[in-house]
Amino acid sequence: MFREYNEILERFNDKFIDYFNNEDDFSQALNYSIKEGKRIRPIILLEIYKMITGKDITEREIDFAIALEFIHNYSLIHDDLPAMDNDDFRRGRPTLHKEYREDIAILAGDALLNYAYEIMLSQAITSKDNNSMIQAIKASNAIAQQAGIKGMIGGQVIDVLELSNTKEDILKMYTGKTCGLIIAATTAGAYLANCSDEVLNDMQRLGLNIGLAFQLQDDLLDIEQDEKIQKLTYISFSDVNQTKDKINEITNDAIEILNKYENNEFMISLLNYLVKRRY
Ligand code: GRG
Repeated sequence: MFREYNEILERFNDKFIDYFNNEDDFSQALNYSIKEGKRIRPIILLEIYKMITGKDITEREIDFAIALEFIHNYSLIHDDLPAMDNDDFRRGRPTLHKEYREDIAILAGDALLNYAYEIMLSQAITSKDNNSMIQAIKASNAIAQQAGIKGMIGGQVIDVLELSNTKEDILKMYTGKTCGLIIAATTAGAYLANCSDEVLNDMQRLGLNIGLAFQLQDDLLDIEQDEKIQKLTYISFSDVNQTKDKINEITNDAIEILNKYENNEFMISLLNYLVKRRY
């Protein structure tokens, strides 16, 4: 990571990692599930807010970032379950259902999802004025949409039902499954920043580009680590070089959007990090 990333990460983690510090077993399970992770989605939300407003973040933006990271962590817990990917390891440690129990993992995912909406609605209710309340409601709505059937869940359904037969189908699946929560981050950050319609459109396209570039890089890393990948990816319908070209095309489009904004240094560095990352 780069220096500015670690700075905002520390500010986010300061509040985030203290959420479940009770001694009971369920709190411990929740704590275990949120401990690690790159925190890409919350950091994008916070940095988009800063880029658009030119202002520092407040507790409200941090709370929305926490809610989004809770939703991401719930999706990983459920994705690892025996009925889905049946994974034994995540983030270099046993998955939650392996470390605790399957029923606890299901409940932990449900608890994180509900907690996310509680946090966002609490922010809306305690808004300092009408305009801030509308921003909070729009940001919550954007996150709900992208986490649901029109976003992440929709993409996951295409994946588990194996409905992808072409390169375009795979991109559609990625658009929901991976890009959903990244579009949620860019658009929620934009709504909290009181954005215009034009800025919102930019942020939607930017989230899509970042998500696709991130997922295609993930596909390339998977191939490097294990040449006999079982699941269908973008590379199954093209090849490594075409995938690298696609990442370049998407990255250039993202840079074109970011060049319209003054305080874009962080987001450009993040984009470069995401498409060059080795893990
Ligand atoms: C089961 C409700 C439900 C949804 C599943 C997100 C998801 C949808 C499945 C996770 C599996 C997967 C390969 C998703 C693609 C996105 C992706 C690469 C997620 C991992 O995100 P990182 O790398 O994870 O940001 P960390 O550990 O850094 O938080």
